[in-house]
Amino acid sequence: NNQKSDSRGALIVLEGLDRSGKTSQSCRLLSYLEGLGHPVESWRFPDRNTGVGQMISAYLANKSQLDDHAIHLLFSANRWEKRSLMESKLRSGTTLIVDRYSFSGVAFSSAKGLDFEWCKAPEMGLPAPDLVLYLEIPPEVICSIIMFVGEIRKAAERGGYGGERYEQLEFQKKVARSYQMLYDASWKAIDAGLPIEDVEKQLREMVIWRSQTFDLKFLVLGSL
Ligand code: NYM
Repeated sequence: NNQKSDSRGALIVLEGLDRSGKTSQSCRLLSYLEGLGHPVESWRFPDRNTGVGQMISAYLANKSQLDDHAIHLLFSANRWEKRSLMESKLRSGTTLIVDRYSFSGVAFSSAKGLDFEWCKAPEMGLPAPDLVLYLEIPPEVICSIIMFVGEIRKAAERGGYGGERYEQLEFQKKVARSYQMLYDASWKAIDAGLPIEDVEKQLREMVIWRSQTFDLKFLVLGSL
């Protein structure tokens, strides 16, 4: 193996229920890896900046209605429209920290009752992550945290828990069960109920541990 194939970036995905802390942890991980001198970018899905992303955003805000299958395919299309950029970044050595990916697509849509295999199909062929970090927290805990800070949250742009589609306790419980069905060897679960700094420390260790093992592999396409 030559140097070039050894130097591709890692695709690191953060997954978890709504409000499990993915976004703040991906910021922290980004600064950490930047500090170590790694070329790294932080991405998120849905990417609400594209045309497809705007349709998704309107749907999530209850400003539009779509068939469950149609919105599922839009979420997937939103990843496909970023595929070539994602792949070229990885191949040129940039590590990507991605806040939600195909697993959110399958977990949320199958929690609505769509067929699990049907949900997976449009994801096949996207770059496979090197590491999936699952921020694990019971849905009840998230709900009580959100109620506790509810008054502050209300003033925030996105509103409190329940502000967007899917942010309901019973639904989140189903999503958690779907996530469990997706769990495999590339996943690492972190107790997201721990203090932010402890979660951050564990994520750092896992990313560093993982970055010593992915160096010889090219992107594996097609697995989920
Ligand atoms: N979501 C996200 C899906 O239902 N399917 C997907 O493929 C993705 C990427 O969108 N409740 C849901 C999960 C969230 C919502 O995500 C918005 P975020 O991370 O809150 O912007």
